[in-house]
Amino acid sequence: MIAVNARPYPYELSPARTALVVIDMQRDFIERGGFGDSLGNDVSRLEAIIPTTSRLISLFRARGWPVIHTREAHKPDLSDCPPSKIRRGNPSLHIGEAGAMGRLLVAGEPGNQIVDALAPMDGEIVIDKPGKGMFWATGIHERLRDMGITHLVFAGVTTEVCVQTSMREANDRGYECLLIEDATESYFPQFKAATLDMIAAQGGIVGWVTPLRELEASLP
Ligand code: TIU
Repeated sequence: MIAVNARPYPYELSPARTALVVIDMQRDFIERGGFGDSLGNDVSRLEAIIPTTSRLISLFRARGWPVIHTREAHKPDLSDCPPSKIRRGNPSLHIGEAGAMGRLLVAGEPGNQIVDALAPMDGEIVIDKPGKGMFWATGIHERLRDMGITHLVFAGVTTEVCVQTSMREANDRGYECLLIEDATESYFPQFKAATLDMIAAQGGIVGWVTPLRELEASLP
């Protein structure tokens, strides 16, 4: 086990059993004209974490540890998208409607692709998830179990929506979870700060949080 300085106390990382999960670093959330923009958000904050997230991915790739990418993506016929999700927020453009980067949150569209700087490599798992959480309707729990993964390191966007939901789902399934705080971002700085605090509160009720430099300093 490798001890990583973290809040609320050191995270014990198990090298052979740890995977990195990069949540939804897709153009839909990071670039103008995508889903995040259609909800009225200032999307410019999110691209700032691309360099840190890239370093984090490199750290795992260099050791041959698994890297898993997720995308929030619906089937073109939207059969996996509840009407409540389409209606929610009275957005300027709804899920499935055509925006500047193709149909919003629809698999295969230009906006649904992970940003070039963080593009998955051959052999890495890419999960299209219809919900905010990575476990709902994806089958990933069984795949991780088959791989012997017990520890998940998290990055991606947005901190309090898809990242936190996925981390809570993972926590309930018994994974030991660490969130890299400078490789995740929110449209709302106060929600990011609150999310980091609530994950680590109560002795790590959801898991651990730490900056990338602490992980880098701990790994051989
Ligand atoms: N709106 C928002 O903050 N997030 C999402 O809709 N999805 C993700 O977080 N990926």
